[in-house]
Amino acid sequence: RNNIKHSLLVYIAWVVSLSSYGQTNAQRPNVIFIMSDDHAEQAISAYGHPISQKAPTPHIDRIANEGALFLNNYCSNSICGPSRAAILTGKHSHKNGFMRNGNKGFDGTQQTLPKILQQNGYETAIIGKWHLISKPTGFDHWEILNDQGDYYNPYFITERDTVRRMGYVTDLITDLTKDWLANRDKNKPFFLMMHHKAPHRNWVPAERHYKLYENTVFPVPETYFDDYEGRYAAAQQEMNIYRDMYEGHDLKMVTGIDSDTLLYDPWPHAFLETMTPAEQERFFAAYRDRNNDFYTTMRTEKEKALWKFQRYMQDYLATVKSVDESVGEILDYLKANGLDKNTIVIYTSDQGFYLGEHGWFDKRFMYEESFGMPLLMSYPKHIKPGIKIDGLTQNIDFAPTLLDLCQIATPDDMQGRSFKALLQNGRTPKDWRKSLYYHYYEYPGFHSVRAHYGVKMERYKLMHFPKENLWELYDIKKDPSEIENIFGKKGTAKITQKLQQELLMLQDKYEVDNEYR
Ligand code: SGN
Ligand code: CA
Repeated sequence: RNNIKHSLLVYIAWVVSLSSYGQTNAQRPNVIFIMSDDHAEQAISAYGHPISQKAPTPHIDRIANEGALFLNNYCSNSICGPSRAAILTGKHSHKNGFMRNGNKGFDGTQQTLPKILQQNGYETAIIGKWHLISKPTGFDHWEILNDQGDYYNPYFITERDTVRRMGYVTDLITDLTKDWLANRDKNKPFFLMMHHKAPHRNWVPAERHYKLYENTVFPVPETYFDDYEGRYAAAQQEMNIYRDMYEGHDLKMVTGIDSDTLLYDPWPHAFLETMTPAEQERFFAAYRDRNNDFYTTMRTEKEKALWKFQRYMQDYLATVKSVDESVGEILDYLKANGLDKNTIVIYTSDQGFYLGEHGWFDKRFMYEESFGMPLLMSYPKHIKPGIKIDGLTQNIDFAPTLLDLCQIATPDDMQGRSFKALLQNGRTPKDWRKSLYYHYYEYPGFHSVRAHYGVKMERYKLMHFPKENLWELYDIKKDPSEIENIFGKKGTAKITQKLQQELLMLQDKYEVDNEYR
């Protein structure tokens, strides 16, 4: 009798566990987190910027049409590794330890979003750019690009080996992602990060897109010939399109008519030499007419600067085209496999980027273009299609939000906040945050942007360059391009004081050491 009773209990326990396990798993959403590298909001047509209207991204826009478009999402530190670390940990740079790109690897022993999801029954994977030096932790499967990753025939690293895959990086990452989706453990919900290299420097398009925007004329930003008056740090940078771009490496310019030799390219191993000889030939052939045109038409310095802007935009947006196609393929895959209803889809970039504003490429500054971070998110069960979200959100919020949506408790030491409440109808609850904290540390470093930190509120932004002890204050509403530094100007004392107080409050709240204030 005891035996029968025992088997009966075991059976009941089994049925109960099965049903509750099965049920939670059925209810728990999958998450696909798509992140590209250096993709500016100005180059996503859902955001409506004039540049993107010349080079639309219909597939990425689908995510906003079916879900939410975030109008005020920002990063915490506008540079690759640090933004990725903030996303993984839900913490600012000074807390997760990855403050700048560099030799010191991410501390993978700390708590991260994929680890928590994994511990709660999720199957986790990352495919594509990682750039955190140490090996990924918390992933059941990972296949990452070597360092920055090459556009053509890149090396991928796995737990077991390093393999060179022949093809175009964006397409390879998409195929690897679809393979993983097809072969994953289908009894578990999944968390999948697909991280593209594109549209990172040096903007090499897929062959099918070399000539895509050859004849497109992109609108030149009003601040293209900025004189940086009143902005010391903005004047010091080395990220000017017409002064600092390498004509060979970045702009694919050659030495003369019909030449197949690039102008200055300090890193041929990371560009031309990654292509097969046949690929190199097709590359030069595709650019030949435009490169010849540069030499057959007389141009003033100013006209040359404008020519360079067009070349930069043509290439940058052609690499974006492949990313858009990739997103389309993944969305189609989800639909074809019945995964679209119960999957949270996120599209973002590690930070924003300059598309000629202030004459620049690259990022790093707390000015809107690079501080801003595109964010589009769909989840049919939860997000009303087509909503726009105004509230101030930040990359440190991604982890708490996803945990919240996956019905998993968020650890107290995460510094971000779940924005689930903003997703219902797009309205910002009264008690939502009123300010954001930012801190960029990488100086000295590439592009020579001085270290700075600051606070952004709805209308105003205050920035401090501690080493130079310089302050900048902007009224974003009146001066969206941030060309007039009003710090110390008449009538700004009160607002300055308010922002300085808010900054102190944030530094206390986020426990920023004196060393970094
Ligand atoms: C490379 C780029 C820089 C860029 C950094 C950081 N040069 O060094 O222009 O600022 O990466 O970018 S490159 O021409 O060799 O690519 S990040 O996205 O990794 O932060
Ligand atoms: Ca980046």
